[in-house]
Amino acid sequence: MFDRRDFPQDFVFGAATAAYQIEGHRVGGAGPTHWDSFAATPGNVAGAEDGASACDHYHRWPEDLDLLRDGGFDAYRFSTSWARVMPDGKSVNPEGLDFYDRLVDGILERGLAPFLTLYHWELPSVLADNGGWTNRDTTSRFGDFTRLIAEKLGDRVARIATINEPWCVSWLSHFEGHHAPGLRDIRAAARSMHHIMLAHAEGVEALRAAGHKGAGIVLNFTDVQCGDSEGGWSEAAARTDAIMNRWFIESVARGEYPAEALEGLERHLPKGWTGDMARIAAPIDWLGVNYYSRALVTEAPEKPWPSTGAITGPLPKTQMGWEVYPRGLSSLLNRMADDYVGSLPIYVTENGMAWADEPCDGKIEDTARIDYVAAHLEAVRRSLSHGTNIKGYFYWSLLDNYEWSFGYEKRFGLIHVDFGTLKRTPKASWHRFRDALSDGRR
Ligand code: GCO
Repeated sequence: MFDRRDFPQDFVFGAATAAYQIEGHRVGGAGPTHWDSFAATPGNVAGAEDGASACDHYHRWPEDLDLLRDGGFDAYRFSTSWARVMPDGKSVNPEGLDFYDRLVDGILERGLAPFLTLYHWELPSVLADNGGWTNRDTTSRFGDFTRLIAEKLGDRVARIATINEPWCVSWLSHFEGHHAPGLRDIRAAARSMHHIMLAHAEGVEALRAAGHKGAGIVLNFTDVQCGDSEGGWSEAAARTDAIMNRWFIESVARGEYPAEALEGLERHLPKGWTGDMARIAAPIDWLGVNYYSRALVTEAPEKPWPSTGAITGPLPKTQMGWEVYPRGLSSLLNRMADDYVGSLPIYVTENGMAWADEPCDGKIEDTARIDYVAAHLEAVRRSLSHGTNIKGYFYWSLLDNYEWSFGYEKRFGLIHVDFGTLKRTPKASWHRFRDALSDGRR
């Protein structure tokens, strides 16, 4: 079991959410996003559900923040919807900006530390119309958005991440087609993989110009393993590791893209891309690591590059079908410190599991989630004793919410949401956190 006292004095415990997944996008003058049209296209999202109403956090945020505070947490990771504050990608919606202003004050009033993510995937539709992340111009527009948020909130928010999960924004959305805009095109994938890192650079530059000292990025990592021979390694695994993990951390930490990914992508990159690499590698103040599971990768020579497949592993799985594999978290955290960022502060910005939770006599006994968290926090402790400078852990997610292409069925929350009545019910895992965090409050 976990306990606050087993972690360093200044270790931060928090929970994470994202704007489109909880707020309810149809209110407050938010503009249309590429997720609305993606969801409205048959076959993309389970039940064609979208974020129009979600958890109605837009109106219920005081209650949600109270639950976070009462759970004993120290911090809240949330995101600002670009389409809410700049509905047409250009002009400002004062109502949207005021919402985040009040939210940040509400976070601070409850003694919580705000961790803000600028882009958690609500690209305004007008920018999508112009090619979205395949168009270099979107990166400059992202710079404008960053300036606006930095000016309005930067004085009260000590840590701001530019982009959430660039691999999902680019490869998953433009090569695999699972997320908006739902493309399956290697050229679009390569361009978006570069432009999303350039947007990060624009964001860091805008934050620096505003005098901000807490600029970071949130990357998602998967423990890539060879599925053809147990404990072995293969070229297919190396290619996947380069595309999923190394592309993003190596551009930020070294100003390079890995050769194993460039072999298939270089010819599709925008002209002059090498000239952007020094900007992408500008120093950051912290790194966010999102971790859920491992991948068992196989060689698939019959397919075009990257000629890979995947097998399903034997370990117990979450509602998403993802294997529970805490060991991958410690090895990835140590890899970040040992190979890339040294003693730079690292936060686990997301880790959590979905389960088909339903109340029974008003209670939700999600013991599988409690075990999942305990095992992953144990992995964090192992990394801390290795010497890795981990400063905090954020559970994904505070609330059951809109799980992108899976709609509302997959429940990641510490707090159950009845999507008919919008009633919030803390699960046993929330109570477990409260016991672990409140007792040791310093
Ligand atoms: C992501 C996002 C979250 C997800 C969570 C579970 O990783 O896809 O950051 O928005 O909801 O990770 O899939």
